[in-house]
Amino acid sequence: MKIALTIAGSDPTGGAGFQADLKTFSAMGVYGLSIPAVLTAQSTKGVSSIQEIKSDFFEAQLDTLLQDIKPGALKTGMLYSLDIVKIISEKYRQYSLTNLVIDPVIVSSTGVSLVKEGVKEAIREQLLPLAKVITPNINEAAVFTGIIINGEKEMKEAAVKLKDFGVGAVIITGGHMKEKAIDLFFDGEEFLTLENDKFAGEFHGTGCVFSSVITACLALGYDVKEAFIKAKEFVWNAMRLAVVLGKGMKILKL
Ligand code: PXL
Repeated sequence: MKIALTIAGSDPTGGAGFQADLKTFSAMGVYGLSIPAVLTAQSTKGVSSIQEIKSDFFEAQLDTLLQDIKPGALKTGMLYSLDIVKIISEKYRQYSLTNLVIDPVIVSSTGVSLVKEGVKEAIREQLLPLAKVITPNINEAAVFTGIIINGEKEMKEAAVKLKDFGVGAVIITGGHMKEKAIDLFFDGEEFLTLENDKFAGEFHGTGCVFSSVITACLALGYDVKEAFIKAKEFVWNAMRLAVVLGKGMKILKL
């Protein structure tokens, strides 16, 4: 049995956060472990409140789990605070973990900030050098690189800059672009772009599901490029089948 761990925020709708990650792992045939890094109060209409998890308890969750079970891959999602980022970087080394996927969650689809002051910089300095792959959307890639992405050319420039922060590979998702949904992979040598038509409407959790497929694929032994191709297809299907659960955004169907 292959095992993957998600360290992410809680989203009670299950559309995003560790709940979406677990469902994705399961759909990929991978056993899912989960550690909440922060809690949110939210509906399909958005995040209304955020509750931090005490850092010593967060650390206890990691130590207790990792002394017992070693996941084949892990991902981080919404981390929110500086202590959480620091503890993950320490534990990653302490437990000789591999296959770290970073989904650098910064702002929700409805525009609520999902990080405290200084956390973006901490992710860049402490986590990116450990990562096998980072999976920002175009807005997150812009935050880390200062490059405003309107098309493939800027996407490539941003990918090169992100690679220089020490990650193994970069995958920028372009679901927020105006015309086509173009996703770009770059491993320092090769670029690969995958493109599809955009779906109409607002979707919640696409980034979480995308990075979870990548994580599950790494746990299964795929390389990052194969994982990218799988993830693009998986998310496309889950968006095609998306459901309206409440009064807000659509939720992917896994
Ligand atoms: O989709 C980004 C995201 C990730 N994780 C959690 C979230 C959100 C967006 O709202 O709430 C917990």
